[in-house]
Amino acid sequence: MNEHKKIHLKDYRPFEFIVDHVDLVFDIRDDHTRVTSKLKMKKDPARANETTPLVLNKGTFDIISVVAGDMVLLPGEYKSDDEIFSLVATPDIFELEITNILKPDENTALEGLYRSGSILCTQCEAQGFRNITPYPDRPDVMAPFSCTIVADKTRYPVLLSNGNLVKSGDLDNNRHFAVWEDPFKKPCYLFALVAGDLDVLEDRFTTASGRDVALKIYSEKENIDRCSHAMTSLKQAMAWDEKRFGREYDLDLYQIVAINDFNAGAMENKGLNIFNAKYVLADPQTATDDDFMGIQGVIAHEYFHNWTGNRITLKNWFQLSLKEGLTVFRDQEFSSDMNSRPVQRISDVKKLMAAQFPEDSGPMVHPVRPDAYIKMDNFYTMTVYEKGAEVIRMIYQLLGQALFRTGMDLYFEKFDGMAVTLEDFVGVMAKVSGRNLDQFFRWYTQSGTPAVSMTRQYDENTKSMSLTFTQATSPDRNQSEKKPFHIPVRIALINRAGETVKQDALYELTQETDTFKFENVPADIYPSVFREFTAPVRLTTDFSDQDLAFLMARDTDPFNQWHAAQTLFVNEIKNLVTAIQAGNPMAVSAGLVNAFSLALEENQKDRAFLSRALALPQETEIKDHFEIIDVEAIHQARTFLKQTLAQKLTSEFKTVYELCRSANSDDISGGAMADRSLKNLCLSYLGSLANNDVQDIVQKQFEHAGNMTDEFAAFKILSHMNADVRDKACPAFYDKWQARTLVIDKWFSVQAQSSLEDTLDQVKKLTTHKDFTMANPNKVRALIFAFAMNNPMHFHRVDGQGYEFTAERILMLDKINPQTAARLCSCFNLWKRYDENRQAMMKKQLETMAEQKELSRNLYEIVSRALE
Ligand code: 0A1
Ligand code: ZN
Repeated sequence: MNEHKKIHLKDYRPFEFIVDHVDLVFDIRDDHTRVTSKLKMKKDPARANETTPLVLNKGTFDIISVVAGDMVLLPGEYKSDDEIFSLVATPDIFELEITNILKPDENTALEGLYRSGSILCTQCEAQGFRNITPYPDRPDVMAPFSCTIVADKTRYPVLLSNGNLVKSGDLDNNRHFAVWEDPFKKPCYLFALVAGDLDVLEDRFTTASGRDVALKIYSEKENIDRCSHAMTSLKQAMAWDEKRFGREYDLDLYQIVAINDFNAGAMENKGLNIFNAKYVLADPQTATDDDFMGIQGVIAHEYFHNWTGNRITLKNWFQLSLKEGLTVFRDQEFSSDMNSRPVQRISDVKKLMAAQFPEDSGPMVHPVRPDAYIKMDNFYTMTVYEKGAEVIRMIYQLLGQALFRTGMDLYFEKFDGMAVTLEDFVGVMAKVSGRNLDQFFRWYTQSGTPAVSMTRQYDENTKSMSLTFTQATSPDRNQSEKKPFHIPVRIALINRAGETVKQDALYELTQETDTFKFENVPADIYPSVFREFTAPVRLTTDFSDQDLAFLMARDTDPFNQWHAAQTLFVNEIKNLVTAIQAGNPMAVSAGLVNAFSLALEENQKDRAFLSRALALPQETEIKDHFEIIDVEAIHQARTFLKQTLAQKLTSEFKTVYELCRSANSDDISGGAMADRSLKNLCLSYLGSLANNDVQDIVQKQFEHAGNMTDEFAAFKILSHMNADVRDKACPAFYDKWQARTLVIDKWFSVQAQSSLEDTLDQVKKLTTHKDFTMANPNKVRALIFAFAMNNPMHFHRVDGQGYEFTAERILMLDKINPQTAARLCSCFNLWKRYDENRQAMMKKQLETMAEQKELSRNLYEIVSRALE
């Protein structure tokens, strides 16, 4: 394995030049695209008259010509290799014109200019612009761009870029052109171009100040009637950002394009968002309720970036969470306001615990602001995004809504048009609140999940309850010693009747141990702590299972009710695992069945909440509660718990299933979604029994469902029942949906996650299916990621074949799409947490990968960290 250089935050230096204007011309031909870039540049005034070499980033393409001023440069007069274009010296002010040839059809990495079906498009974040033309590819170089696109009129009737269309027209030979100008200065990672034969859904939005904005969503022609939910979501997001943050849209045009081949969810390019089609296209027949929610959230996220990311951008990539954490916080708040706040909070925290906490316990552990990277692409992580959003949420808690808004206003006022740092952001929050946030800033620089424990002490004499909190964070590769974090904790006190005895208030932990005393309270009182999950910590308490059952039923914070229920489930599963490991018989405690049954009786209340509260944590979430992960025991224990609950409460589940069936099948209102979600939870419990009676119910729902939510829920259950049932359901689902590629992704993923014996063989077979290709990230995610990340029983097969298969696929993918290969490889990250046999087998696969001669830098970074 070749070593690759690390880039360190401490080595940051400003760029020596200023780019006053960028003028790009894309001449699109059948087998290549010719790019001409005219840069107007000057030396940073501080360096005038110095001999400063000009060094631009560059991809592996060939340069055709270089013109400096009006001098054509000969190849010896500039330097150019696969990474860099440079000139030894320049005048103080100059123009540089570089022409190069790109082969978008050969670009399988999906970075820079590439083809997705019949569409040509770009992806530049983080460092893809250098694959288009030589440029200072860094976020702190901001410039106004113009972009001319010339192409065949039949193949590419639609030509799009950032900003406003200023000119277009026909040329000879059935060709045409469009000229776009973006008046806002931007870093090159926000540049975008799209050319293709697309249909458009149009709408308009009038901003608070009366500006009329044209909204356009583009997709392949056959999908244009599936864009209306995305359009509705966009208008909701625009209105919300005005109301909640006083932010209006700033151009006359907002464009979104849906693409089938995309490495991530979507990209916030200025005025021209490019989206994975999965986050645009939906109708009730082909998209689940979760898909609808996902679209609303991602459309909003990209829209919110227009202010947090685009107008104010990053000084360097280490500050990524400045735009991502803040924008995730904003989209979470938006979704909470549009839908159910408690349910949104539960799903956000569940995601954090399921994916970010494990990241902190593996080789990729890094602070929200990383100190170093080899490939920036590898740091679009749960830590930067989700934990980053939690850090913003803590500031929001500490300041309160009004001061936080004042801080945001000042942030926009002070830094508009600039490339800034996390210190700048926290600085304005400190300023408007008059608070010292120095210790708080550790959340950005110190890695790891703090473990916080809470214990109660009651003093009969003074009738006071003391709550003692201790915090500890394990040392890791980033810091060998951890200092205490500044942790906000929201606390209320509740009595046995479920009444609030002490209103909810914010407390702050700043030491290794902090104690808060509550005077004049009765002994039988319950503290409800970390309400709404005030901080991203692993919490342990001295609550017994009985206490937890009480809190599950009576905590006045729905988030904490959910958390209590999940803790109860985890405790129960832990006990079952202990029994399995000791060879003892398994038994589910009566208290748990009782608490569950009581909760199910509350089904007339909030069904969306209830369906979350009564869902067992996934095996992938449960594993995080064990130091050594016993794959089989966890699977067995969870299955046993699910089946026991289903058996003991069969008639209750059936009753609630029937009660929730009334929703109109294409109604996507919150109420209808809530009904479906509780109904399908009941079906999933019943389905675990796999007897003829329930099989019949599931089969009926599968065959007669009026929407994808119900159909998919039933399909998933059938895929686990037995091979006969699965072998009938799979072709039926495929035949019905083969024309819909996004639904076929679901079809792949269900089979990859099946618990049946022969799953790995099925997955291998599916890799040769005519609809599967390693070149499409959605297909790879549907089949290979789903298997490696969400099917622990089969990925961790004792014979090591799950590992072998996955490692082969990673290496295969690395040749096609390094970004996605590196992401997939994180399935090996926690190898040290398994038994010795599995450790050895996983390590062997990592070593085999490490031995490859031509590993991408992306994959190299993941593999080498895992083996360190
Ligand atoms: N900034 C986008 C996500 C994104 C990040 C990286 C990409 O390629 C490496 C693509 C998209 C967002 O947060 O939505
Ligand atoms: Zn983002």
